[in-house]
Amino acid sequence: MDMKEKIAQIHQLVDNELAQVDSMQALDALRVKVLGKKGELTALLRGMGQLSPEERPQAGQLINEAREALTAQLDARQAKIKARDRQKALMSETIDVTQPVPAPLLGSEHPLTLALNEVVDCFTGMGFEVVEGPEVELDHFNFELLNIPQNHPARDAQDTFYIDDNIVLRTHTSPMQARTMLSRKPPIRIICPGRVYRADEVDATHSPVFHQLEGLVIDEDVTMADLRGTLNAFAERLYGKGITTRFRPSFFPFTEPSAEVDLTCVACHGKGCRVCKGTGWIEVLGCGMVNPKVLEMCGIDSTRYSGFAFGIGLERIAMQRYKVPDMRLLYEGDVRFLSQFK
Ligand code: 2U9
Repeated sequence: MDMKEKIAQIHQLVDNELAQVDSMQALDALRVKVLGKKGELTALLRGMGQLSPEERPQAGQLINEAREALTAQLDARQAKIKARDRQKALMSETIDVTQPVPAPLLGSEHPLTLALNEVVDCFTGMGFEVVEGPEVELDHFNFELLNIPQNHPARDAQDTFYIDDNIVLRTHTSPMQARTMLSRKPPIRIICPGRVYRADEVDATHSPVFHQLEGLVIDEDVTMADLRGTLNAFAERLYGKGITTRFRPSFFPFTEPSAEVDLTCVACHGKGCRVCKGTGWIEVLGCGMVNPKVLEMCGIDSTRYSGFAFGIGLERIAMQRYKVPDMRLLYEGDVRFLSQFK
């Protein structure tokens, strides 16, 4: 067989095999099979030694031309396969940005958190600072410094969770005010929000764990008028213009005098309705002038300084504001209830 025929055979082989080639790997294998070191065309080049010196130049030229033609043929195919693979990859990686996706599940703030944030905003807006502290407290801070002596009914085992003789779960956030008075000098203007514990039975208006926000102001010449003005401003800020306060005499060991505070009924604006049981007023918080005994025990000179304090039950605010009829709803974590507060 002469060189031309041998080359024609290789061309034929490449044409046939190329018809089957469908991947880069198959194409590379064919390239090696024909043009590689041990390939068909390379074998022809090696066989040239057997030709006569006259035949060699022409054979060499034929082989080189064939190599060029085959390389071009394989390269063209390679470019086609590459383009096809790239197109495939692009298609499979395409993101359809117009495709509708399920809405992500968003949480909502708990009504107690909403109420807390509103009340905190009212007071920080008036220059109060938020102070937080431990829920597990020494008897000394929870009772003693607040003028609640050993045999006071508020200490009764029925009301207080005792950890041991000296340690309790705080029954109010007042120990934080006592701690602040002991560690700072007046003027003091703080609010202490937080969780508190009392051994109450669970019902629609009671829970052994609830939330309070207490306030304390200590300075020279602080009077009951300052207390009233502060709470009136709070009432207007939280419930709107025309809402004011009514003070009724009360008693707390840590304040003297003490008062329970009613706000104008938000439902009827004081006319009298079912919500306020016809009185036009709703009970919201307790307050008073800090008992001089408490000031002294907390290291404040009661001849120079005076102060007022108040306590707000956050559950009551949240229940009034969001018309929640039963306190238990606030603690059960039922998503059907909670998702209404968006
Ligand atoms: C110090 C001195 C005085 C905090 C006060 C009240 C009145 C009060 C209740 C409101 C609703 C508790 O959660 S509630 O049931 N609190 O009526 N709290 S005066 O007086 C203080 C606190 C700390 C050192």
